[in-house]
Amino acid sequence: MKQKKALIIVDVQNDFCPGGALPVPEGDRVVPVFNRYIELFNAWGLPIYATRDWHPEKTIHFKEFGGPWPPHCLQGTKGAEFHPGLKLPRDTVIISAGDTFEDEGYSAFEGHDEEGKSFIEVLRAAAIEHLFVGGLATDYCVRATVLDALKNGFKVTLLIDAIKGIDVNEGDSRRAIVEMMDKGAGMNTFDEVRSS
Ligand code: VGL
Repeated sequence: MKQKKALIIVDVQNDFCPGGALPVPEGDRVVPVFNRYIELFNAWGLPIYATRDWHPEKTIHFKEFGGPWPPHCLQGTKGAEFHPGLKLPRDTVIISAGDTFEDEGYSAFEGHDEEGKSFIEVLRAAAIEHLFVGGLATDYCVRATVLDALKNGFKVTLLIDAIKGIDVNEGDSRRAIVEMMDKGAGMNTFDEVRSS
């Protein structure tokens, strides 16, 4: 039997794109690619989930409070908005993560929908079994989301043409991709997904 699929767009937010507070090099390049995936999943009648980092001003995630990062994706700010070129359909389900002082929210599985339902509950309620995941950044939120999805028994396909990494240390993104594959993720391009 065919498994029910969903598109997961991880953190394609202004602050992670060039000009933002924590820019992922070429982060905005995933936008036109995602617009094609969005069209495809829409045409298939399959759901689309967009995750977002949604931080308070004070969080252990930020340098000032002992974390590794400059402030980014502050709740309600322009930087936390999705990239304006991303053509999210009206019925996209938004998953917010990292929205308390202690919660860093690298994984979408730490997040919840607008009613407070956890991401895993949302996916189970929709009977989703196979996640197609891309976004920003390969070596942080994409990695954490994919590994949690695998741990929770989902089939995962990494959208290799719709990811960009930060590479704080050279090779981080490459190592993250290898780790995701080792743990059981598949890897596809747009053409492969379309013809699957
Ligand atoms: C992320 C670094 C810090 C991400 C979030 O979305 O991948 N990376 N916070």
